[in-house]
Amino acid sequence: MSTAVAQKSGSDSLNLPELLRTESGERVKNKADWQNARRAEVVKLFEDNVYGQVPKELDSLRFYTKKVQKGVMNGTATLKEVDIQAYRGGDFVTIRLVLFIPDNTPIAPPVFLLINHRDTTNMDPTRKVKMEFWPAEEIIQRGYAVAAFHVADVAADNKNTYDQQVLRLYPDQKQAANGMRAIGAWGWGASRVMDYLVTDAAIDPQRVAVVGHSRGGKAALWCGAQDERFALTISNDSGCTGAALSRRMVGETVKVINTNFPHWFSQVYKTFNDREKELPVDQHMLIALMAPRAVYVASASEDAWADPVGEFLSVKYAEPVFKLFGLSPLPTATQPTIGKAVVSQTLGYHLRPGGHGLTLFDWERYMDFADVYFKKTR
Ligand code: GTR
Repeated sequence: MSTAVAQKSGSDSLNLPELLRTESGERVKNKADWQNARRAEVVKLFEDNVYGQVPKELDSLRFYTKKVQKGVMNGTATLKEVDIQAYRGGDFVTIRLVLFIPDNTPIAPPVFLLINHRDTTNMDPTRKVKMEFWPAEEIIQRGYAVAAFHVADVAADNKNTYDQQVLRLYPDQKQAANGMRAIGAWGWGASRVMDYLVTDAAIDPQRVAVVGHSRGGKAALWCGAQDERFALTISNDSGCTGAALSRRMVGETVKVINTNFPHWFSQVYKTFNDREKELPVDQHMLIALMAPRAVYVASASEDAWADPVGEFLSVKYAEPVFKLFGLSPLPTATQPTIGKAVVSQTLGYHLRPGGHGLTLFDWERYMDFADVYFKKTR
């Protein structure tokens, strides 16, 4: 589908903001320039113009392991259910984490953490309900731990009630034009899960992947961009204000997303409705923030609303930052054929056949990539 389109919308014709130039006009020549000067600027541009701030202050964080059940999944795994409670100003929220850890791995295993915005049955700890959206058995079988939390624990996906959970702890955010909203809150939740994971000796916190589909993919990218503890960020069909370049205005646009989902992004972002060209960022800059860590972007061939070409190009236009770290680009200049994963050490992309969704095909490609990137021995 895409070769001609991809070439036509090169970064020049899209007039993308320059990744390798600081706001004061200095060229970013090496990884030190990126890490010491440009990286923080780009995070702040996304905070101030798109996703809103990420409040850090907490009075305390407490972990309650509610359940440890050995010998689940036919004796191959241990189930842990952990309540992660974040306290501020005498109030708190609880993130309910479901975590399966494979038994008998030679070393503490890597983890795939899903930001789940769909039905909670997607992450059924009893495994009576099994879905491709979170194929826990398949992931365990390949020697990975698998975790999930539901976004409603931090912010409901609802324009009237999104502020009833974590935003209660940060009332100032609601007043601020660049305050956190639902997508930011979901990313905040994944970071609190990471706060727990670093305390659990049964898994390897150096090898945690954050995964999200669609709106969850937008949150995963924003989370992975700022929270450098995540070694791998996976965006599945994240589309507008996820992996897709906003300036292409193909499929969902900034105005459409802000109109349909006013609770997802900051108030400032709404001022860019129909003004994509004036955004001081575009989404390739979000992908670039993962460097030198890994990022995998996936699209689906019939998911035109998410602009698969724009999702692919974001990875391509992020490559100059990976190159500063001596990391190779994707070994293709044009969008790969349907069904073929294309990967480098730290970048991955595939265009799955079919429509919008997170399927076993997608997960298998993520695990294939992680097998190499995480140097997994089983
Ligand atoms: C759509 C929305 C997309 C994407 C998707 C989803 O309605 O337009 O931005 O987030 O929902 O989450 O499945």
